[in-house]
Amino acid sequence: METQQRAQRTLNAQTFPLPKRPPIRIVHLGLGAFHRAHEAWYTWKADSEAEWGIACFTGRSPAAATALASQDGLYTLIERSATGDTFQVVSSIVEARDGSELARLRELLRAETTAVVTLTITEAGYHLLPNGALDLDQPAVAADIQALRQSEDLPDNGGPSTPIGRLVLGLGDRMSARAGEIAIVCCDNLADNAAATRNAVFGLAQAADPPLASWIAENVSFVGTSVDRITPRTTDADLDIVREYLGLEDHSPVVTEPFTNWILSGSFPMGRPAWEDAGAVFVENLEPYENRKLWLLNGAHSLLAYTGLQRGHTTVAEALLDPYCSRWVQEFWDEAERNLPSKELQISAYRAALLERFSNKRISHQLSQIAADGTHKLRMRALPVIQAELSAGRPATGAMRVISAWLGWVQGAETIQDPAIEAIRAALQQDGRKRTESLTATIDQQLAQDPSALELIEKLAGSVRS
Ligand code: CS2
Repeated sequence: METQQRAQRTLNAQTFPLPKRPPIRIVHLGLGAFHRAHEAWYTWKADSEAEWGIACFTGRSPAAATALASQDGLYTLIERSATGDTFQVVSSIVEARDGSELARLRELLRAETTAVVTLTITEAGYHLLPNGALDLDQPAVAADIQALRQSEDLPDNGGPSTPIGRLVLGLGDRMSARAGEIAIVCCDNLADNAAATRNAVFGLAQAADPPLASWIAENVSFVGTSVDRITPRTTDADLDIVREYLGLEDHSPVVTEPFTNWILSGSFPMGRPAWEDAGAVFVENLEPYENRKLWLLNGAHSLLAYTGLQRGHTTVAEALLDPYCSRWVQEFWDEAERNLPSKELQISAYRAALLERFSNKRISHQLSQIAADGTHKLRMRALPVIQAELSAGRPATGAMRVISAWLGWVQGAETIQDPAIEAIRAALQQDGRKRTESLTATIDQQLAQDPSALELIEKLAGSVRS
């Protein structure tokens, strides 16, 4: 009896009844807090008739699916402003599964009713080379090519293990089932993320199954997006706050800021939710918006992470209070702004809003969370500004400081999570200028060949701790 009472107190479809659960029409790969604060929220908010349900598959953390599945996909979104919290129970996710449940993924991709696949698999999850092509030599990619070649015999032989490999497998099923076209929407912070996703998906199919690659070219619409909502990790204290508010146990709430933004470009041949009803914006040319977000928000995040961690700070808000860090952010933004169509993008207002968002002390956004996967992130966040400034004959001091701060951080960090960790470790075995050059090369080969850039990177490193 006691167990039953306790079970009843958990958030789920019984304790939180809804008039209708939507049918699955979206498949999402990369179930994490960001997806739940962003796309799942937009879908829930826009879909008043409950017509668009999402089936989510985890990437790196199977536990996320278990917790959510036990709550019938329901979870509380805590919007945390500088002055207080508001709560919403989001119900657009109707199925949550571990990414390895390939039979279910394949079944969903074979279904004509599935219209959209969305992705939040992190920048590194696409396995792209700096030139944008799929890195066929990466062991996980090579293994997926083998698995896809034997896809007739699946699932017994295990099947592909990367999200892109699994998606390509499912697209093969869709082709065989003649289930029609589909839109694939990238929601990761990559420059030109539609092209990046096309390169990864098409490149893998071409290596494993050329007829499938031709089908993809004809039947898949790759949609580009710029996504924005700062979403820190949930803490145990947040579980207590939700229990207090909801009177129910939610094992998987998400904390996010009130601000949210989603800009999309591309077509949806089989339809989509009316995301614009929840504030999403559809544009013809995504690039300026994408650059604004990647350079100003994400670039400043990385700068604050690597300088802030070296200066003893833990969160974004804390680092921004440090006059050195905040001056370096302004210096970097000034450079980035010179390379953006400032008026159309209302850069001054955007910068002011960012300062306010970053200063929200109630959002405890850990610098260590942002520091991960630096080689991939800095290629999108700092390198384009460096390239633009250097070709205009300017030294790019502000953007170069981001690279320099990363170099300083990897040389002292206890743990480094990065897809290029082996090359980073090898570079750390070297000394002096050779070390600077090899570390810089893990981000960009060309920059590593530029002696004056290396000199500036070394010079700036000295200033970070002072
Ligand atoms: C952050 C992003 O972790 C990171 O690298 O810069 O997750 C950032 O918080 C989001 O892109 C905000 O929209």
